[in-house]
Amino acid sequence: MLDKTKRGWWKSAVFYQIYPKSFQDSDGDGIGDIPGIISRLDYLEKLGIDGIWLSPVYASPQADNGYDISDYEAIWPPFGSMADMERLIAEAKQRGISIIMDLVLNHTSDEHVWFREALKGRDNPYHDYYIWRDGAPDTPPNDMLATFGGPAWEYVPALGQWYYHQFAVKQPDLNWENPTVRRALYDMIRFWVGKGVEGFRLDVIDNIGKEPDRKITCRGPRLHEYIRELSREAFAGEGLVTVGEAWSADVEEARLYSDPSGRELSMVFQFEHNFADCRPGGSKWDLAPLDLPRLKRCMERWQKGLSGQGWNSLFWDNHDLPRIVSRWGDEGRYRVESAKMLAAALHGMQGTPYIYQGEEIGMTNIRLPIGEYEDIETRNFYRERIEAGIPEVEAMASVYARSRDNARTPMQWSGAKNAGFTAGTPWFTVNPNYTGINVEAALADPGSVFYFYQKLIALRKTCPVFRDGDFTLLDPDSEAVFAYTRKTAEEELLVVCNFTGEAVPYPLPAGFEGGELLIANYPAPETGTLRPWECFMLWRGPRK
Ligand code: TEU
Repeated sequence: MLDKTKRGWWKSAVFYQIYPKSFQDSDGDGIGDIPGIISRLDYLEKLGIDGIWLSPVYASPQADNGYDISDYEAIWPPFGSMADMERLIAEAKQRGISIIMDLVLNHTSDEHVWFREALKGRDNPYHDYYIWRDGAPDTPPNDMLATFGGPAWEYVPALGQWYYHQFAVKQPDLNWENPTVRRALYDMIRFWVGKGVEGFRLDVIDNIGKEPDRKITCRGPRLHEYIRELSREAFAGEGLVTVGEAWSADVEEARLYSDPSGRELSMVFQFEHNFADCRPGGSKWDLAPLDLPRLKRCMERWQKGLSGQGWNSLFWDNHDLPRIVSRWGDEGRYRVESAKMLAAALHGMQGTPYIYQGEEIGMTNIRLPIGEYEDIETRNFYRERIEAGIPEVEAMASVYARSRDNARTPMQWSGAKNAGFTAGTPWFTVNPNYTGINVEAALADPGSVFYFYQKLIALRKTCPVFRDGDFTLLDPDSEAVFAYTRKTAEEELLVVCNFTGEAVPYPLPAGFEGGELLIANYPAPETGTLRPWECFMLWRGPRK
């Protein structure tokens, strides 16, 4: 168990993300819930994780699955009660698992009492909690667009004003320029710290300094001033782990967010690597084959750029991204090998790894008729592309590859009905491949993806090189192999990953002959060749 009283304990930690709606239902209403999570803590302890990033469980009308909060200090009833939440925090802590809550500070639901009051009139004390501009009903203040489609401004006839929403219409943005808003948010955070929560993941934190009049959304001029105040006023002195989600961060910006002096956040959660299979200049929906050299260069830039100067998160999957084995691996014949290879490629690097529920058993994407997608972003994207005259097959190819719903199908626990997720009717389709891919089967098979993740987590705890080692990318231009070394004064680690389903010639880099095989996805490496999706880690150092 990690000693969490130690400064920077999260640098040695591995986190696991739970999307509560799809994790485990306990009462048969078809929706995952907090008692369901509690019932699976032993499983997570067996995996070896140190903390859970819990996607939002707050009261919410669920226009964006809980990222639209109507009461920050209440639990959405289908998820359970505040007593359930307190029990989860306590039971997790007993197993050495910290609860990291998701904090959505950029916006609330339009059903939050603050917004309801704000709508009552320009003089209402809550009116200035949100971002309003005067204007005529048919002329938005400017042409800014919302992330989930359509304009970022919504007109309220009774006020003769427009409000700003970066995401859905039902997610009005908070006005961070108003110090009363900031104080209200800090009080709310202290409420959760008082309940024993050990950290926070800060949703779209790069958006809070926006200046809509200058069309600035991310990286506004006051962004870091706000984060420093937040850190001082709400996080200080508690040894909390704080994770800033920042789609807009580059390496330089990330150094500010995760400055080792601790004046902002513990680490940054950024997405640059996630564009290695998108058309340059396009959005995530604009598909391109994976450009492995581009991915490797990106990783190298981050590994070198933050070493000693900040801290990064390591992830392939989350609730907004497709399943990595379907994306950059092989969800068919080599599902197990490629899932392990992708895990090794990521977990060998510096940073704090995040495992998204189901990744540890190699869960895959899903394909549904468009009418069955639940995600607001997917539905709006599809409608807009069809309206723009994009052919149906092309729009659907993007949906299949990139819809956030790929990650949101219920967790596959067993081969029983509904994958053991619920005794009722699941809120969202269960991937039919659950009969083969499920936790019960994985636990019964020593060669499963689960045990590979378990071992990677354990290695991070035993060899300091995983946390501290300097990163060197090998053979940057290879389109098949991602290989790198990590080095400290005492240890050396070599990570070799074949990103293709073909055999590839591969001479071992000098100095690693006779190194100790830490982990591999084939029984033992062969000389001179990598088999399809093969990976291994070789290590040299003082005996443990
Ligand atoms: O995501 C931030 C965000 O920008 C995403 O909407 C992203 O652009 C999109 O998912 C890419 O497909 C966070 C949460 O993780 C997401 O689930 C929320 O919907 C969003 O914020 C709004 O709170």
